[in-house]
Amino acid sequence: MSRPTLTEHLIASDAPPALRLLIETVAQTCARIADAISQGALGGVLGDAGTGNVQGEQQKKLDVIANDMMLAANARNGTLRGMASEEMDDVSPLEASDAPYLLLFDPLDGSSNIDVNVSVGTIFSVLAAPRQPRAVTAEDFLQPGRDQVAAGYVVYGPATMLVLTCGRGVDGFTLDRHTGSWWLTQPGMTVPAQTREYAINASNARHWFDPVKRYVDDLLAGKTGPIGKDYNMRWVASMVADVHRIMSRGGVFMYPRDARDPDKPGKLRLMYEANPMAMLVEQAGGAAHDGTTRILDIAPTGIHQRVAVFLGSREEVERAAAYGSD
Ligand code: P6P
Repeated sequence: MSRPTLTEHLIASDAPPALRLLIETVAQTCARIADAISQGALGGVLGDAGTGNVQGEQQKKLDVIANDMMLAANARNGTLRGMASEEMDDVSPLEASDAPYLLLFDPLDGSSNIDVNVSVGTIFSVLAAPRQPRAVTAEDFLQPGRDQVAAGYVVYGPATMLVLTCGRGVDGFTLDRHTGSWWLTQPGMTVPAQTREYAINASNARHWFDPVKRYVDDLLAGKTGPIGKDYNMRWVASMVADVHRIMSRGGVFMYPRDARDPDKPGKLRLMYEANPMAMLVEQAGGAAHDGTTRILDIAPTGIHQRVAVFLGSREEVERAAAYGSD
């Protein structure tokens, strides 16, 4: 059976030409990021960059390299009015004052895993630029996740995969590292409604608020508890890797807010982590909320705002929600 390439798949879809070009540009940039990552120590790209980002995090060399590659490749394709990145304090407006889209991304999510050779990824979100032909400001990026035009991630794992939605389902593509082509390998991805697998950083248990504590205790109780089935646990500490597992076989991913900083709504960022992942999961039949609100309905107040995340298999996410919010 001949598989379509990403290009052929996008042409066959009803995606507008500018969106097709944007997605192709992001995909080809991620193929180059995959190549840089695969060099490991041989490429001199491991370790800290010696700089920090707006999140207060130590940047890895590859954080900066991936960010620069995404900016350079996407600044010239004529589809974007501006870009925003986890690695940049402010948005980056572009000259093209009538280009149709805005691109937001986490160029290298999970980069703390880079130096120990564990899967990392790139997450991206596409929003519509203002209708009026004018330069954009940060305000133009503050759109709820339900307004995303497209969303996706590339997971740099044993295989390099692109998982993409343009609002009509989710498709998985695998990179042929020899030719640089992306091939449709998982058309119509769906998240099973039920699961026996959950993902949470259990080392934070003593900081969780009561609803999460009671829910996880019931997961741990397995067959002997109120849920009545045994569960398995996974935590890669790379959201793209954990979410890709859920997109592939189901599960629930949780990063709740906790008592370490009650004013901090969560660790993960809404605009370029939670929103694109929530769009993908919902398009695949799953669910995503922050403990009380559907993630895609959250009205953003800042480019780097954080949010609690519960996402994955719909019945399990709904079960978690039923325990109440903290
Ligand atoms: P922790 C990576 O830094 C990240 O933003 C996500 O990719 C990941 O799910 C989470 O943080 C891991 O957080 O506290 O377990 O290291």
